Amino acid sequence: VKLVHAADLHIDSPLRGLERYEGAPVGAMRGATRRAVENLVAVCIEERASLLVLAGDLYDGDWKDYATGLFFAQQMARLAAADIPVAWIRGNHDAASRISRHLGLPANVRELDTRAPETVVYEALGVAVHGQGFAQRAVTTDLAARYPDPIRGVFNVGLLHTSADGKPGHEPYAPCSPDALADKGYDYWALGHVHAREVLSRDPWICFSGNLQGRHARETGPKGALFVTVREGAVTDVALRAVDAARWARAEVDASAAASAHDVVDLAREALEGAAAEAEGRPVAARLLVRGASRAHDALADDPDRWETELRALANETGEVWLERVVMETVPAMDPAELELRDDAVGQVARTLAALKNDEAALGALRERIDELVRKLPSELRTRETGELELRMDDRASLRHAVAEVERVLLPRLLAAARG
Ligand SMILES: [Mn+2]
Repeated sequence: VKLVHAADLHIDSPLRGLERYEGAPVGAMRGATRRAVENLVAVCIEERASLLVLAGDLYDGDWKDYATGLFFAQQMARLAAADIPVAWIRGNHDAASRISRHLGLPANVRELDTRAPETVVYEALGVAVHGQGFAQRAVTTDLAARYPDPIRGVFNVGLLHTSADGKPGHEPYAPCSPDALADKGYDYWALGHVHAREVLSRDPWICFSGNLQGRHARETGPKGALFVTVREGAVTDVALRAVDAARWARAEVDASAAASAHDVVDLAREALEGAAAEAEGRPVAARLLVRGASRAHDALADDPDRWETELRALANETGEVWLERVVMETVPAMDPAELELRDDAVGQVARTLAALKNDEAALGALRERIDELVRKLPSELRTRETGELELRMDDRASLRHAVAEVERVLLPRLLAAARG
């Protein structure tokens, strides 16, 4: 049996935060949520999937018109022609109360009830799917608690839209504990709602497939569906098949090796080519971060518009790469030995920090000051196991390391302020 688990399709949701500029692949990014669904259907057919389960948020909200529903019905009809059944539940975005328009779906598609848990048994496959959809947007009760006991002799799948035990950035809907899910006795939990793919447990399998298509700069990397292979009632493999039609990426450039702004552009070329290669032919919306203490800092800071545009022009050359944003966070390059020769406040701080690292008495005094501070820290900062502080400053080596960090962070900023 090959079970396919997907969630959070958010069909027709716009991709957010894409700035238009000359040469940007606007067309390729539009409609990415639909292309991802088409890709999912194609992979299900190619790999002869036995059953597709969709764990909520198929739609991003109420349909603007019937086109969204018609699109989904068409895709489900392709699966019907390949004899692939589909079971789905509603999530907070497509809760029964939020979707005002309705369209019949092909007979291979089964929506599970929103008023009570429902079970669909696929006898030929030896699979039972248990689930309950969202009747309204804010479901704050533990839906899974009322799911039925597993059916003996078949492979039991729990289909659930949930925040589990709480995930940052996600509304705390249908909360439940992974332990309670495990105790239910099902063989696989197909979860939706949390957009980052995550395996909560392998015995039994409890997985968030993540959303099908990244929609903004924080949803980076491959997105798709989990293909679950079941042999003789046991899961033998869970694998991601990326079906996203466009990719979001973070590309970092360490400008510390750059002697000029042109060098930064060259380094960015490598970073963007890397992001394009990882996306395997998909258009890429990349956030480019330029960082580090660099001799190129002054040139970049003198004419940020020019260099941002140079980087966008570079992106246009690098296949279908779109710079969602360019973040310039370089600081001036510095030579600590040279800074110590300065006769201003920056020089004084540089000399003090340099001396501190080699002055045992001064390090000892610093440690006493830190101990005083540590005693005032709230007990929550102590680890549960040992009662010790996670932040350790009680030996000379870690103190020297901390001073070096202060040099690295503080001196470039003082220098930039001094240049003013
Ligand atoms: Mn959701």
